[in-house]
Formats: sequence, C-alpha cells, structure tokens
Amino acid sequence: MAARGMATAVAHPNVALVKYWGKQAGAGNRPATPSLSVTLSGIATTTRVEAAPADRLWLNGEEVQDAKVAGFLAELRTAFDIPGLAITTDNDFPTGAGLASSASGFAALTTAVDAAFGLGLGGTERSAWARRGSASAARSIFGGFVALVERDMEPIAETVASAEHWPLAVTVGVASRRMKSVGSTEGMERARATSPFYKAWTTSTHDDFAAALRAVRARDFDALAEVAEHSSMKLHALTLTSRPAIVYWAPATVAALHALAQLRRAGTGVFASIDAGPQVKAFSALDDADEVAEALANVPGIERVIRCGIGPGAVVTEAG
Ligand code: 2P0
Repeated sequence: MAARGMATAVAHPNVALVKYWGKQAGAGNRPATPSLSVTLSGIATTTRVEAAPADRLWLNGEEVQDAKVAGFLAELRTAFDIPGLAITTDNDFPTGAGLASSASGFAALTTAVDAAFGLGLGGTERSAWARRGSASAARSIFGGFVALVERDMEPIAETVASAEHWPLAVTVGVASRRMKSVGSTEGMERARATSPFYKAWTTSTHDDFAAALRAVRARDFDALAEVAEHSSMKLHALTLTSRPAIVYWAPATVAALHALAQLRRAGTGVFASIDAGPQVKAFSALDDADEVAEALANVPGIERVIRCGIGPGAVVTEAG
C-alpha cells in the first residue's frame, strides 16, 4: 500500500507473566530486567493518524494533551520526516487503570505512523520504537507469548510461543475504573530510588524469566502459575515498600485474590496477576474460564468481568 499520510492500526494490551518494573540509567527507555507477557485478544486500542497542520490528540473522543505522546513524536522526528499529526485513539476497555492502555496505545500509534508515512519498519524496529513510548508497548507489537530481553546491549521483543501453542484464558476482574494514582514510569523510579528490595528484584527476575519460559514451552500450568504469581506479588512488594508507598490494590482486588485462591483449593487451575492498577487478571485453561468468570463476578466490588484470550500483534487495518 502506498503511504499517503493516513492509516489506522489496531493493537492489544498485554499482561506480563514476569513483570517489568524499573529502567536502566540513560536514554532509550530500556528495562532493567527481562519480562514475558501474553498479548490479549478481546480488548483493543484503535488508533488513526493523519497528516495535519499541527499535532492534536483525541483519546476516547476527547481532545487531550499527553506529554508522553509529545515526547515520543519528538523522538520519532529526529529519525524520520513526519508532518504534524491528527491522532484519534480509542480503547474499548478502561483507560489508564492498569489494563496496559499505554502498551496497546504506543503499539498502535507506532504501527499507524509507520504505515501512514512509509517508514518501512520491520516488526523488530517497530517494537524498538514503540518501547521508547512505553516499554511494555514493545511486547504488544507481537502476538502470543512475548519476551522482552536484552540482546547485544539492545532490548528486543519477540514471540517465544504462539497463541495456538497454549491457548489460555485471561479473565479480567475490573475492581475500579478510576485512573491509577501513580503512573508506571514514576512508580518504577520511586522503587529504584527508595525500595530496599529493588536490588533483589533486579537479580531474581532473571531466574523467574527462565522458569516462566520453560513452563510456557512445556505447557506446565502449575509451574507457570507459581512463578507468575510470585513475579506479580514481588512487583507489589516493591510498590508497597517504595517511599512513599504506592498501593495499587482496591479492596475488591484483595477479595478477588481470595476468591481465586479458594477456587484453586477446590481443584481449578487458576492464578492471578496484577499490574499498576487494581484490576485482577486470572489465567486458566479455556475450559475453566466460565467458572473463573463467575467466581470473579461474585466478588463484592468487582464492577465488571472482561473475557480475554491470547491474541495477535498489532496490525494495520486501513491505509491511504
Ligand atoms: C509490565 N507494567 O511488565 C509491568 C507490570 C505494569 C506492571 O510495563 O515507563 O507503561 O512507559 O515504560 O510500560 C507498565 O509500564 O511503563 C508496565 P513505561 P509502562 O507489564
């Protein structure tokens, strides 16, 4: 397709099984640790870009100013000739509340800009640019199980197993739709600077990553459950021991954790993962997803349950 200054792209949020929390010193938004995620199906960000006299951004129908987007575009323009942009971006899920809207947002924006202005980026390059907007966005460029690792001093994201390899269900319990209190970038920097556990986090995450990768390759649910819940809990141990502390959980978050533990005691394979917000993401076999969704829906304070699976990477849906 010839690039004529307009394109639309769709990308999906991802949930990390082994979490990223903390950056290397210096420029380029480079994670301090490896991470491993699944890209979700069932929820999406759709982003349209078009050449315009000046940059303007509409998020879910409202015009907004966004310093992260402005900084990202400024960085892209040091490498490519890109005009002013009218950007419209819509999430079909709660924005900025721990459902990785920045991951799907920057993955969709990078993919749309690439298509609209013929930048000719391959997947790896697109992922590297998306990372500069938001590191987790590097993973949403790709589908299935995706690793973000350092190779030859460069962070590289790649699919390590397809969605078909192990089609798990990811059931999201929405505990609050409010925007999160402290953004991820600020939260990470606070943990690095103040949590006494930060060093232990950066060293131990390498073993977590290796264990999770082995579990995914072997489709070993119990092994994945153990290491993924541990990584999620360890991330929240960091936020709770930052100074001042950051408590991303709502009361319903804790109630959902107990409900899932009860399901597990009753014999259902399920584990929980929580990001920089109150939502609980429950992983299970597809056959158990109805039961997991029902259990989450019955938790007091859970406002809504969203059923997801493991999905594809970012795609261009329209270019002209
Ligand atoms: C993750 N999160 O691995 C972790 C777990 C949230 C908790 O990556 O500063 O929006 O823009 O690179 O990618 C969310 O942080 O942060 C995130 P920046 P990002 O999914």
